Order: sequence, then C-alpha cells, then structure tokens
Amino acid sequence: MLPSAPNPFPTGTRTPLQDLRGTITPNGLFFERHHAGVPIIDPQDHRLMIHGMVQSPLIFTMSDLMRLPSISRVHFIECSGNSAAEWAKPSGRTAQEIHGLLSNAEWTGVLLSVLLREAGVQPGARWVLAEGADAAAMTRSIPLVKAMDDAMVVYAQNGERLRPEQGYPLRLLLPGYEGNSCVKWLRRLKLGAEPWQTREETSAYTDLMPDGTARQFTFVMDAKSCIVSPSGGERLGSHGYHEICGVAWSGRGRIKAVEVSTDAGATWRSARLQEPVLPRAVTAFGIDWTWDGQPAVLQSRAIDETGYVQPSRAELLAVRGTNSLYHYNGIQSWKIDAGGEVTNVHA
Ligand SMILES: Nc1nc2c(c(=O)[nH]1)N[C@H]1C(S)=C(S)[C@@H](COP(=O)(O)O)O[C@H]1N2
Ligand SMILES: [Mo]
Repeated sequence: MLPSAPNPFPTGTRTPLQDLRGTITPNGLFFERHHAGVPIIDPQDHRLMIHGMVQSPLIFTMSDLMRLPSISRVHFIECSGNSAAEWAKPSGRTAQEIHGLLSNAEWTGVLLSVLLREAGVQPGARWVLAEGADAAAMTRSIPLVKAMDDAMVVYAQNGERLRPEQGYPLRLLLPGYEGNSCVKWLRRLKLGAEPWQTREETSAYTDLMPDGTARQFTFVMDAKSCIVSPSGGERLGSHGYHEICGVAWSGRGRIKAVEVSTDAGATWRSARLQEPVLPRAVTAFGIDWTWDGQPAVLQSRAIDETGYVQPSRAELLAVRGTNSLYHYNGIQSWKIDAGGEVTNVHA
C-alpha cells in the first residue's frame, strides 16, 4: 500500500494466511482488532480485581498471577466479524483480506477457575463481567460455566510476553468463543446472576435473523476452513502437481475431517490432517491435486468432532438470511481460470 493511501480498516490488521504454513501465527503477524487504540500499561501498576458475587473479593498484581500454576495451550482467536463482507458479495481478494481476522497461538497463563475458586463463587452466580483497561473499557458478560471450564487469563503468547496489541500485560482467553469476548488488558471480573447487557452485547455482536429477531450471546465460533494455497491473488504458473493446503478450525472442539472439492462442490475428497489436531485450535490440511489446465473451483469444508459440517454459502444464507454481520462461516470458493489466475467467487 502506498504511504499516502488511507488504510481501509484503521482499527485492525489481518493475518496473511496465504503466506503462512503450519498452524502457529508468528506474534508479529497476529491479527489485531482494537475498538479504541492500544493502551500503554506498566505491568507493575496493573491489577486484576475479582468482585461481585464472591466470598472474598481479590486484587491480583501481575507477580501474584505469575506465581500460580501456569498452563500452555494452543488456541485460535477469530473475530466474529471475520469474512463479514462475504455476506453481500465476493469482496476480498486474498485469504488475508477475506479471512485474516483469525490467528492461532500457544498461550500461557492461569486457568480462570483457579482464581475464581480462590475468591469463592457465591451460590446463584451465573455470569462474569470482564472489563478491559483500554479507552473502550471493553466489557462483555461471560457465562460462569465457560469461566470455570477452559477459560484462561494469559500473559504470554508463543513463549514471549503478550504484545501490547494483544492485551499486555493480561488478557482473557475463552477458547472457541468469538474474539470480542477475549477481553484484552483485562483489569476486572465481576460475578453476578444475570448478564449486564453491555454495549458490545446489545448494539453490537448480535445476529439479526431473517424474521427480524436478533440472536444474542452467540459466543461459539462454528467450524470453518480456508484453502490458503492456491488462493486469491495467486497465479498458477504451471500445469501438473500442486498440493492444495489450508487451515480449519472449530470453536466446538477438534477438527474431525476436512473435505476438498475441485469441481465447485460436485465431488469431495478427504484431506490429510497435520498432527497434532488440538481442540479449538487451527488444524492444517493438505491434499494432492493435479491441475490439468482447465478452469476449476476449489472448496474446502470442515467437519468437527461434534459432527457439525461447515455449510455452503447457500445453506448458511438459507438459515441466517442476509441481515447478519457476524459469524459468517460459509464455504470459500477459489476459481482458477485457464490462465491460472485465482479469484474469490461465490459458487
Ligand atoms: N479491551 C479490549 N479487548 C478486546 C478488544 C478491544 O478493543 N478492547 N477487541 C476485541 C475484539 S473485537 C477482538 S476480535 C479481539 C482481537 O484480539 P487481537 O487484537 O489480539 O487479535 O480482542 C477483543 N478484545
Ligand atoms: Mo472482533
């Protein structure tokens, strides 16, 4: 992009999926989405407060948190606004432009359940309000069951401290939940009986259905996949063998299978999955393909361990209509023309 060109999306950056292989997103290429800039926080001054419906309210310093038993787990974060422009028409050109609000890292921190047990959850508490220390004071209501299950407060990413853009010094990580709920620069957790109906769960992050009702608290990111090679913006230079490779992920658990079509969904073949296949983490896949020089449409569909099958665009729109902004997980189609040019199409 020319230095003078306005950034079309100044409050976020996208991971260049087509340029990466394997599953781990290098920290410098992790996507970013901030609603009101990146705060500069001195970790010495940072505190995490836990209050509300607990036996004993607690305040943790960063060194308090870092003394506790740590765990490291690989999980993706995907913004629920990822691929949103595809609701209307084929919009992005590359995998990065279309699906780049997705990244995957090894996170290190403390299970949130450890902190909540320390505070003592009062009977009747069902929800946790998470608040960030940025200018947006991002706040989301999180079900207590998730908080007590696999939620983590994390301070490291791929072995090093979080980057400022990822929430340094502390962020909430809710594996498989929409990115917005993974509150960065986490400073406060309040327990209560009901959700708080904050701005980001009322005016935004709801899904307007065809009948005019809105779905709320649609946290889980459904299974999705994307072929990253060949992919949009590329030009296949030669006929013959090409490995088709890509990434798949599901907020509900492990990827069970990925199927690939080279004829716009008429026939499907099972792809190889790269081990390890981890729950709520990006899984890499590959399949052999010989390009005969004829036009082709490449598609992939992810199937997760719950049996959920990633829908075609038509199947998704049949249920969700076209009022939605968030949670687009329709199958991606890449058209290859006779000259080898790869473009984003809706097949
Ligand atoms: N405090 C705070 N937390 C936040 C945000 C924010 O603006 N402020 N953005 C959210 C959104 S919309 C997403 S998709 C993820 C993005 O995380 P990343 O920037 O580390 O990729 O963080 C979430 N957590
Ligand atoms: Mo987001």
